[in-house]
Amino acid sequence: MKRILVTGALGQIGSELITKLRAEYGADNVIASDIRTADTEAVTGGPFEILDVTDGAKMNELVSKYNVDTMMHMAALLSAKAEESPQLAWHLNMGGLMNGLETAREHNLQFFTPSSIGAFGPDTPKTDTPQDTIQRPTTMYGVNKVSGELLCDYYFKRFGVDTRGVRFPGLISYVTPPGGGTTDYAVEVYYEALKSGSYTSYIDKGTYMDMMYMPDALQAIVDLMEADPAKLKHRNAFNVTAMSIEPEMVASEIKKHIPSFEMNYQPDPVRQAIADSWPDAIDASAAKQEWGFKAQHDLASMTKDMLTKLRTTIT
Ligand code: AKB
Repeated sequence: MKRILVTGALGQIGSELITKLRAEYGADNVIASDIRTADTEAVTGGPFEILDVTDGAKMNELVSKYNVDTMMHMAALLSAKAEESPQLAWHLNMGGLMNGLETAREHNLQFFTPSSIGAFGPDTPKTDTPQDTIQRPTTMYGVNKVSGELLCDYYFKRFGVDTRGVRFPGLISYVTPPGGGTTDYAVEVYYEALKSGSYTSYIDKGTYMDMMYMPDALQAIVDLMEADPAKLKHRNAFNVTAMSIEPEMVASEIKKHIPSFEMNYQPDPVRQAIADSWPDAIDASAAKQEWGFKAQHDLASMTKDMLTKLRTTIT
């Protein structure tokens, strides 16, 4: 049985990951941590500790205190926020990752951290983006993610740390809203469809990006961490995706459930430029071949589930 420390446990992925891990491995075996506290399941449903990931000594202490053997390092600034504060993004995203990897090295932990489609840039092939390809991102977030992928590979090769990771696309969920990402429109649109019946997208029509429903993302983390290491050739930056979509596709899917729904467009120059620098559709065949990645949800089933779940909380 694993003993897992999760950083960034109150974030968009962390808050749902904690629930899934506690169901799979037992509440006491999953230690949630975040820089702040809140009255949520992650804090009240099992062990919780305040942890600023730039504090390596405290991270180390928690691993000893709870006899941890696995770290899932989720704390990070997302793409749009990182573009607003690039220096802070470097400090938090790279400083936190380095502390995580050092702690993993010292305590011989299995280590997961997510990379992103943000690790690609304008020179990367736009469609069928290969697993191994050109990575010259033009955002601070992308620079952090490429550096992180390389650093995780380095810790595996140099120190034998069992590092694993995926390149997540935009993640869509109804529990905790994302904060400061480029793909957030694809979450906000569902909330606004139910609240006000219309949404003004800051991403222009025709802008394709990869997306995935949160339950598929969480399953991917568990499956990769449980995968036979002998089968992993890539380890740290597997392309994973469930759909390549643009805003109009989301709007027309929502209209099937809320016929009066209206979508408007007012592109935000910063986030539009980030989206334009990312691929339209990545190829996830390495993840499928090496550890059996498979997403269950497409746009239709995700939209139906999002609206059903959000209806119970919003209306
Ligand atoms: C973002 O938009 O910054 C994230 C991501 C794709 O990494 N959702």
